Amino acid sequence: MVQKLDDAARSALFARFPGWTHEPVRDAMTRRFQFGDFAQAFGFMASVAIIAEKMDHHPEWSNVYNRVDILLTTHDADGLSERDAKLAEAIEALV
Ligand code: H2B
Repeated sequence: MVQKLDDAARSALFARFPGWTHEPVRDAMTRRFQFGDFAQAFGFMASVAIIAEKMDHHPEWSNVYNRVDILLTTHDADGLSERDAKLAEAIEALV
């Protein structure tokens, strides 16, 4: 079992990454990314996939043409954990 983020860590997380929204039902963080076209969107997904696999922490996501919707949560914690914060940080560094 992985530890959920405490209130202070959550506040810090969403203050640091204002593009992300808290999704209360899943206790997840979500963000929509828009690109110029499909090739850019899919290139971004390929980069995220490599990072996620290295981290052994994987996004829930969907793609429609130039749009990528990402949801991060930790199944092993049943909510947000430090792993989501780390993956969000790596994703933000790509865009
Ligand atoms: N990804 C996400 N988003 N949450 C998890 O709890 C998780 C994961 N667990 N990727 C990992 C893999 C776990 O299933 C493996 C066994 O380490």
